[in-house]
Amino acid sequence: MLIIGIAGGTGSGKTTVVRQIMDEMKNEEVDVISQDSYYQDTSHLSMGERKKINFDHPKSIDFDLLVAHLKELKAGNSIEEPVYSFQEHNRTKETRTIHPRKVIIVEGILILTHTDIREMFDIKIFVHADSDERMIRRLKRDINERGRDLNEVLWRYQTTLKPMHQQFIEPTKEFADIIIPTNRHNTVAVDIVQTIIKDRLA
Ligand code: UZR
Ligand code: MG
Repeated sequence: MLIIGIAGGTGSGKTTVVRQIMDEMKNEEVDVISQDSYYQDTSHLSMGERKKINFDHPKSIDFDLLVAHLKELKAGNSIEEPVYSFQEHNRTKETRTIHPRKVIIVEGILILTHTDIREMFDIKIFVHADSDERMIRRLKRDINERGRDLNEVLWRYQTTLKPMHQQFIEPTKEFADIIIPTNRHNTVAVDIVQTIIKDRLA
């Protein structure tokens, strides 16, 4: 099994890169695990307390569970990925069964910050877009898809997203095998990744 880690700041285009990589593969060959599914269980907290959580800090992620799940998959066993609710800021009671695949992609802003997980990745990718570009994308997404307003998003960007990006996310670029630029449409980088995957699977 090949495990590919895809990191990069919010709005960098991770989801798009994942989709482009998967486009060339058969459904039964590949699955994606999202870091969002592994936010810590917040059942013991009130809604007010949950809203104050810094979701851009590595400690908000249950890396122990993610490591355990990746080990299970590597051993050939299926896992139950938690299903996260952005409305509740918590795991739901549902899970999604993930079966071992030829390729497992793990994507998320903080996934290269954790040593044990880094060591489990066969290929480490960092998706790069300039911070103004990322902020524009984040703004559009949070307003259009997550019901936030302009001031709220900008406030979060300044007080949390930007400092956490500088402190935790950007430094992990150093661990990447491949950096994919996404300021503009680019197909060459993903073609290279697909070639590497085919080569490793052969
Ligand atoms: P991407 N996030 C939420 O907005 N709500 C939650 O309950 C949990 C996470 C956000 C998180 C982070 N920060 O910036 C983003 N906040 O999801 C990461 N606030 O997702 O890589 O797709 O941008
Ligand atoms: Mg995403």
